[in-house]
Amino acid sequence: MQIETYKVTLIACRAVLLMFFSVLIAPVNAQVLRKPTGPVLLTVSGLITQHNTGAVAAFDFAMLNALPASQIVTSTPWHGAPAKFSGPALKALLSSVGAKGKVLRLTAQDRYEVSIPMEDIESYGPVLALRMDGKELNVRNRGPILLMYPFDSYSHIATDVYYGRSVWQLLRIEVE
Ligand SMILES: Nc1nc2c(c(=O)[nH]1)N[C@H]1C(S)=C(S)[C@@H](COP(=O)(O)O)O[C@H]1N2
Ligand SMILES: [Mo]
Repeated sequence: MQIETYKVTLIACRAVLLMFFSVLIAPVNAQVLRKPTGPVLLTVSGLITQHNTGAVAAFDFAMLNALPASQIVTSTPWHGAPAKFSGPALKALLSSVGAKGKVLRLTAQDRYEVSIPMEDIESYGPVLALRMDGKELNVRNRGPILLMYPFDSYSHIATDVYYGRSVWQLLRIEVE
């Protein structure tokens, strides 16, 4: 009998704790995405839960820069010798907008478009490179945002399919 009471109390305690933490976490999540104050470099739309400009999530440089940073050291078909590409992981950007989908449709400034499967994010950790060897990318050297894959770490992605997913001058991501 006493053991039963103990069990019920334990379950009740857990429920109260869960409720407490849910309340604590919910408003924090909702506040993550502030509004851009500088020029918008990237917009994310589609299956996302966080918006800051109508139905889309718009990012200026400071917002991208504030996301957890990542880096990839690799050679590429365009740069030859290995370089360090740094910026937010695509995964960090997607979690900041609550993205839940199967495919990402990427569009660049030159209207180049390509779809990448969501699995790429876990498999290869692509990075939204804002810098190359510490120097900010600009439109002339394929910036301001260049989606980089770790080509040197996984020889099987050093192919045209993945070079084609390495979008430069990235402008838009649609979560589908
Ligand atoms: N913005 C943009 N990114 C792009 C492309 C493009 O045309 N525009 N081409 C893709 C393809 S198909 C490949 S193979 C690589 C290399 O393109 P490049 O060698 O023609 O520069 O960039 C990819 N990223
Ligand atoms: Mo290509």
